[in-house]
Amino acid sequence: MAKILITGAAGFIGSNFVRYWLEHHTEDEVIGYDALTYAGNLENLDRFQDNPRFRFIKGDIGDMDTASAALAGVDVVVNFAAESHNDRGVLDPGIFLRTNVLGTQIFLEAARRCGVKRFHHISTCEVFGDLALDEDRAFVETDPYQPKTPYNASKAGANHVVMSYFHTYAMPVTISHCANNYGPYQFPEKLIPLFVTNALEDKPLPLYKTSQNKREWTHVDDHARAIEAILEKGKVGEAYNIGTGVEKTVEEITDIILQTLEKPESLKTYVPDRLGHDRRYLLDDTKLRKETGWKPEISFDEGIKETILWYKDTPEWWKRVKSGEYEEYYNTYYNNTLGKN
Ligand code: NAD
Ligand code: TDX
Repeated sequence: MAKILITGAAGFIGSNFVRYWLEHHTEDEVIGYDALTYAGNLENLDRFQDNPRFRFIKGDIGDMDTASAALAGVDVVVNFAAESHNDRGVLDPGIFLRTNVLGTQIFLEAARRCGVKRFHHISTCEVFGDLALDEDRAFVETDPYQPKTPYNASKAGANHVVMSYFHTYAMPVTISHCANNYGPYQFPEKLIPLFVTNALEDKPLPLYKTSQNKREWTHVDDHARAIEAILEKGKVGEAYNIGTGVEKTVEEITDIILQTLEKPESLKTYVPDRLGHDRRYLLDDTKLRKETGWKPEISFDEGIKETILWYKDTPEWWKRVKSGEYEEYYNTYYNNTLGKN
């Protein structure tokens, strides 16, 4: 039996990982740790509150006292907590550096002092920069970091800090880089939940001008399985790419959403481009597959349909999320750019 602490547990990937871990590690005790920023939602954890093996602690990863208290007796940390949205990083880069770099360092330090047996840090494909749309290669773990946005840069900085704890203190760390995740409970500022929920409300879908930009799509449960594989079979001091090879342009994703929901093409609206809009990410995950035997299990066609229908069937969740502070954000980013391009 192990005690695992999951930061960012009230967010999209973190809350899905909590579910995965409770279901597949039935002896383990799971602690969810989250500062509950705009993106953290306790409703994402409601379904575990009656589980005696789960406990939630509200805390900032950058708060040494709360972190140290939460980490007492913890064996494994999986660090999802982060500012995660590129558009917000353009508006307010400072919080990205504070949470993603300094917060990660403080939590690492607290974990080191508590003697955790593994600290797994969740990183992203975006640390490697971007690829040309027609480039015939994928990122490998040894590629240089070439971040282009404040979010990318903060995630690259965090990776350097995590690896420095391995080299300096022999701390047992691992890192994984994944590209775009999809699945239930994703905050509706990201492409898929934003476009699905807008379409359900017959609102415009704001495609950035370079809508032929591509992303590599991974179901959030395949991501959870990959992290589990790295915890069980990965080598400390190593980074692992997690990929699927499934690339779709923003246009293609939009078309799938409109077709699945039987909504008209006329909802597509082209808006000015995101500043620092990365063109394409693609990860070579040969190392992970060879060393752990992991491979994705969810087909994109099935996973995306199920995801779109989850949002359709769960309006109470996203309608609450899309109110309050969100409306202010949405107005800033989208409403004032729609139709001006
Ligand atoms: P999210 O924005 O949905 O969730 C982030 C969570 O972190 C929220 O619950 C938030 O409250 C919490 N948080 C933020 N600042 C905190 C702080 N200072 N202390 C404690 N908690 C804090 O993000 P997500 O999409 O679930 O991403 C999770 C992780 O995965 C991030 O590290 C992100 O960089 C990485 N990642 C995401 C994707 C993706 O497609 N979403 C892909 C690759 C990597
Ligand atoms: O309104 C939009 N219009 C649009 O055209 C939004 C929100 C997005 N897009 C485009 C921009 C990108 O080409 O869709 C694509 C995906 O955008 P996001 O959902 O914002 O994700 P991205 O910037 O690719 O980053 C995601 O994947 C890597 C996650 O948010 C990161 O946390 C992760 O590291």
